[in-house]
Amino acid sequence: MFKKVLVANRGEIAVRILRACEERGLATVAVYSDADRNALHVRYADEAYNIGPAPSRESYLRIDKLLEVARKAGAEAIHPGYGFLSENEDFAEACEAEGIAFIGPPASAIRSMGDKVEARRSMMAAGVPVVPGTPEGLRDDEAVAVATQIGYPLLIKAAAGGGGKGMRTVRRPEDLISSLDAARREAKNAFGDDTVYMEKLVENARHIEIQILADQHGNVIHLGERECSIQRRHQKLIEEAPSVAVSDELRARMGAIAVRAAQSVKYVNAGTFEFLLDRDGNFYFLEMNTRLQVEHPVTEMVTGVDIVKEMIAIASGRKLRWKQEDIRPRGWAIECRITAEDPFNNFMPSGGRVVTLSEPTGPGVRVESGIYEGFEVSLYYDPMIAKLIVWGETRPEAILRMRRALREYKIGGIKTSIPFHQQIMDSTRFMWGTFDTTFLEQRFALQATEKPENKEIAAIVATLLLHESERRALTVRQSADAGTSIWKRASRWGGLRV
Ligand code: MV4
Repeated sequence: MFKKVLVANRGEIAVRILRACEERGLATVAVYSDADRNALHVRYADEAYNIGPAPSRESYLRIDKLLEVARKAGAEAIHPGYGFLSENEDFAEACEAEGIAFIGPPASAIRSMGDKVEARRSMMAAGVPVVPGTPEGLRDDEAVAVATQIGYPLLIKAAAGGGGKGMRTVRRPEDLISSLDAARREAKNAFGDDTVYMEKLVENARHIEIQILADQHGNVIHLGERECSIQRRHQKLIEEAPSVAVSDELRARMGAIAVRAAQSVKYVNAGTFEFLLDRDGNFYFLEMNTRLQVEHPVTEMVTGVDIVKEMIAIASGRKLRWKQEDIRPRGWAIECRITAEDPFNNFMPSGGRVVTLSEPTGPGVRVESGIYEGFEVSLYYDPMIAKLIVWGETRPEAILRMRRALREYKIGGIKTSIPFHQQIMDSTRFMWGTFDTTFLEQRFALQATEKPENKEIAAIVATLLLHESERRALTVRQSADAGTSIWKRASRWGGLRV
């Protein structure tokens, strides 16, 4: 086991990783840009080094500077967190070449999963269901024929893309050529590579992902699914584990496929398989994320596995401490991403000083935060400043707990996404769990001021849901039936309308 770890990241995830190091008895090294001199991760680490000006290109993305600090400080391992260099194969390779352990997958795995066409091909070869589409990069002369074969509507995606960047929907054959040209131009501009491919468009699907852990000795386990359908412009805002749409049987099936897929590409460390789950219960591989994800805590809360501590153990050569049958998810976890944005003004980033801060605590509440009272939120970086995660025995208990924790959370001086999350927690569609990836943008309208009576109704409905789930001694699953009966009972509480 190494003795000193460098965390090549900032904000809440840097603090999260530093905490894991602390618990493992490892010395810690932080790095920071000029804008982050007073950041929480800098205060938390044993040592901290400035790596350049505020723009990421000149600091957090500088491989040379990070390796220089690692050498100088004597760090034997680097954890990249998420974003920045976490999925950069050159960085993983440079660490390997320097004899520094990269706490993540091998560079080869990052490379093959980074190319979405290659990822699709290797997943197909491993028996993973993929969306019907092109097996190779698309040639212009075959586009019309291939599109006809796949059928409309379809999606054009960039091979070098991912996370929704450079995607284009085509609903009619007459739009194919112009969409293809536009997609290529966009891909060339954004990634320097105009390779695109086509997939059948899967509509009204949920985004379900499976977390896996793989050690260096060929052992692979999965930690179940996360439901990530509550997104806005490809940014997740709320995640949960488990998903109301995934039965024990489906979880076992998706998990086994993810494990097999990870083994087939000789994957090591933590990784996530993203799937689309359609309304008929069919699932299709989308992408593999070869990093620690923002939403990893919901999985930690229901499995009891500390994913970050395990990543460090894996990088040091330890064997996984669990067999698949040891992993028994328990209860329900929900995460709300707290961003410094104004939800009432199109999520406009809102920087400035955190004048007052009061964080929720108490049973089943976890806060992963990168801020403190007096901290200056800079506009140079991602607006996510903290994550609020709750655990409950059942989903309704988790929702009621999240409502309570959001009410306790006071951040003064900047605009945050907290009021947005409160309205989602009060929405009946969220409570029933009957949502998909189109919910936020197509079915949810933020109210300028939430009516007190709406909140009251929501509280009553959530409480009834809780009693329902307790009475049945099971987690409330997606069921129109449960929904209707609770509405009937809620109505008796006083003239409520759906
Ligand atoms: C899709 C899709 C429908 N059909 N592929 C968006 C992010 C990237 N990982 C892939 N994405 C999608 N791929 C097919 N064949 C719909 C999406 C998609 C989406 C996926 C997950 C969560 C939110 C989404 C929002 C819009 C589109």
